[in-house]
Amino acid sequence: MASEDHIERTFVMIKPDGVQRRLVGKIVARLEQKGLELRALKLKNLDIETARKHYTEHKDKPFYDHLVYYITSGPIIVMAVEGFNAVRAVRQLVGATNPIEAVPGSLRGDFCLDTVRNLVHAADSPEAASRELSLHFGAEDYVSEVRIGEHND
Ligand code: 3AN
Repeated sequence: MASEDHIERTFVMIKPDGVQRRLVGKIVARLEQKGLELRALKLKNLDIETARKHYTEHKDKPFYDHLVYYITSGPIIVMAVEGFNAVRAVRQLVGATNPIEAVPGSLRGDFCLDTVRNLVHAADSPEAASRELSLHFGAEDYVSEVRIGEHND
């Protein structure tokens, strides 16, 4: 096991195109099949202020306004996903930013064509994951474990 290998939590978003195209189930299934676990999940509309903060690293890019407009144009799903090397594992599942370059088998490689409407966002580092998780979730949104038939009461 390499020194950087560990259990971590990452942030994943299904963008408006994924929700509109009813691909939520397929995308969540892909994450679960990989062995990752959901710790929090919400269906919501993103307000413009949060969208701007979410994409703050792109604020000087020519596509920034369009990106904010698009990501607030319809409901999205936000998720906290946990597992072994979750940040890198999810980025591999999602595929390259440009869906034409995303390999077949990845979500973008299999399900989309457009660089803006590219289905899923996933944090690209542990630092980004931590920033994005705290932007989209509060402590009350998390469950600690997912187990069937075990109760604390
Ligand atoms: P990724 O989502 O693969 O981490 P980033 O962080 O480089 O990619 O870009 C964030 C988002 O900005 C992308 N998901 C995409 O929606 C949009 N984007 C990136 N590059 C371009 C581009 N050249 N033209 C339009 N939109 C872009």
